[in-house]
Amino acid sequence: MKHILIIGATGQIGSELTMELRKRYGNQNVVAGYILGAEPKGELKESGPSAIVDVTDGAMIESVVREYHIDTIYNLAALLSVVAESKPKLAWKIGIDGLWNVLEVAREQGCAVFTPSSIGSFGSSTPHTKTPQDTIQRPRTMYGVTKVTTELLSDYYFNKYGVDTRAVRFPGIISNVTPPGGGTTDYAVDIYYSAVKGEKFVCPVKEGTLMDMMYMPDALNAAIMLMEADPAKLIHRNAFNIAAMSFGPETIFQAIKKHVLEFEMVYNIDPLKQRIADSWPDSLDDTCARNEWGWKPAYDLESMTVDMLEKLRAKLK
Ligand code: AKB
Repeated sequence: MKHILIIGATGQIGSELTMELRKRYGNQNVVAGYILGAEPKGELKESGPSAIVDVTDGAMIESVVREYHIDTIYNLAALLSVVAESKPKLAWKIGIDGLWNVLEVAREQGCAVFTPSSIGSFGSSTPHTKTPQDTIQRPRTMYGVTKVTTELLSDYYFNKYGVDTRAVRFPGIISNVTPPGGGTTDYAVDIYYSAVKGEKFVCPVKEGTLMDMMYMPDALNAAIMLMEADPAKLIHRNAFNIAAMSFGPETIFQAIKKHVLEFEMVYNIDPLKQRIADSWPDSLDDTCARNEWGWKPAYDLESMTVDMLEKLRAKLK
């Protein structure tokens, strides 16, 4: 990885991944790709090159890849699970037509490609606890359909054309820089903002709804580690289960309340979010990622909570 393009660089993961990659590979070697209306700001804008890259426009991707001599693309353009249910056609256009454009450019220009999958690629018929790496993937959400297709298409381009495609299945990502938008796991970010602002948190999913979650530094590390991994050791490619912690709302609430004694939470269930959450695994088995490329998370719920509260207090004061 010498010259990197991030498509979707101003989103929740993209904004922090761009900065982390610039730290590791040099500011000038990492291009922040964005769409009109979601321009980079502040440090993201000032610290390195940026370019308009609409994933639905193959010619635009190709021209940026040529201009900056890109050899690695992190393709983060996607609609999250809840919003994809209300805009299924757009979710397909961005997630799959967009991916096709990225893979075609990668094939012609010799780029490696990372396009994340998700715990959303699983469905109700998948084993729910310690979900294996290779198992049933029959999701009923449009987000899930696009994620399974992403995995298949990425593997297809590797097997047929030798394009170096690799990915992880991200759990809910918790971060304090750019808020997520339209996901089922967003509540696990929102709850920290409520705690720091002194507000009562209204939780959209029921007590006992377990889902895998991960702190952003671990998520960034996973993506970069996998792209740097020795290809000879990779038995799998698209996409690896990774895991750090699994909890329900009552557990994250208690973890925060230990540090914010007056914090309160009530439930007001959102039926769509609950339906999606119920169809996702309670916890993933990430043995293959650990064995094939050394995956290991650094944060658990307690250490993440301490860091989130400290960072948000500084940000919101
Ligand atoms: C979502 O909730 O849609 C995402 C995901 C788990 O992929 N955060």
